[in-house]
Amino acid sequence: MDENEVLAKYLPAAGIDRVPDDLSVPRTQEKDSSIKSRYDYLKRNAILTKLWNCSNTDAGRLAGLKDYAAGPEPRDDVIKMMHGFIGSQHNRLPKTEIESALEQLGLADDVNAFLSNDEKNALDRDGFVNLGKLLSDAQVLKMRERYDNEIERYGAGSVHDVKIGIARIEDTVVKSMNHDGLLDPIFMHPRLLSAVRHVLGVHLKYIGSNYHCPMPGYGHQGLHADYMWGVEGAPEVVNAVWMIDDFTKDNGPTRLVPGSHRLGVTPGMKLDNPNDSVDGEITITGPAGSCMVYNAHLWHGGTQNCSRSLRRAQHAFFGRSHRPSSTDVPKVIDQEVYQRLGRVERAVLDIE
Ligand SMILES: O=C(O)CCC(=O)C(=O)O
Repeated sequence: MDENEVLAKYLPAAGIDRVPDDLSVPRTQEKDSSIKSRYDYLKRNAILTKLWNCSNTDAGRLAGLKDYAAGPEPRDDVIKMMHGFIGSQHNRLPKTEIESALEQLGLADDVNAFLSNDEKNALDRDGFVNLGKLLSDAQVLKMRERYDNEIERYGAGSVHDVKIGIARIEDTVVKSMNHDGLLDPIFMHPRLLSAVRHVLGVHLKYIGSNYHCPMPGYGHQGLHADYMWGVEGAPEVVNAVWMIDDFTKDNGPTRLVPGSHRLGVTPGMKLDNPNDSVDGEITITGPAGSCMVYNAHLWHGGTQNCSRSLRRAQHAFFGRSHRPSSTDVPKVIDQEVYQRLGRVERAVLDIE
């Protein structure tokens, strides 16, 4: 199949009619981008950031939230959201399940066979590490075919509600498209889990997986962090970008700002326009099959795909066991996938 036929399969899912002629024109339209809603969003995030960082324990944060609720003009959405995170424990399995799963994977200890000291230092200092090529060419080829078929099958039904020009599929690793385990390394690769374990400790869980494919002429995103508010101190989330195609300088590599995970604020709170480039930002390139893991408070974003081909990527998102998850795994998991998974994988997914 030639490249144009492959691109044609993606148009409905990306919500566009054709690939634009001029690939370098920025196209960043989001459906709900009114000034009022952006202002409100930022104001809410600033309050949430302050509440979260008022203490480094949940008990302290709950006390801060109580004071806020009793103060002038408390916002219900802020109280509800923060309470959702710190008001109760959200792990489905007892924490001993993930402890024993990591033990079986050789990841009980932060010092393990899967990550070097340099890689750990990079995660701590820069907020990311490129683990290099972890998937074989054969695996990558099969994955591309799987994603392309799934995109064609769901077409416009899978259009993500805010991102024009980016074809997406949510929850890939727990859907029927992973019936045979082809996508298991996306959330179970020991080098990836070792990096997640280094940042979050043993009590981690999978909280989401998205296939993310910017079309030629699209894909630029504002700098953002993958968390609703700024977090000082202990991180809450880790994400990974699996390169299913080569990431090159011109096909929309991920950009990021090394060290920004330590700022304790989201980019929207600091930058006049998160779409602009900022001093010190870099882009991450690498051969297909590579995995870049980052502390998901790091400022980052997709860039414009200026090539004539797809830039396929798969994200794998992790959080702390006791926090809410971005996806309801028991609800969305395919039964065949569920039956196939063993206790270790289920522990990572935090399901019975
Ligand atoms: O795939 C990428 O390059 C980054 C995408 C991203 O940051 C996002 O979708 O939130």
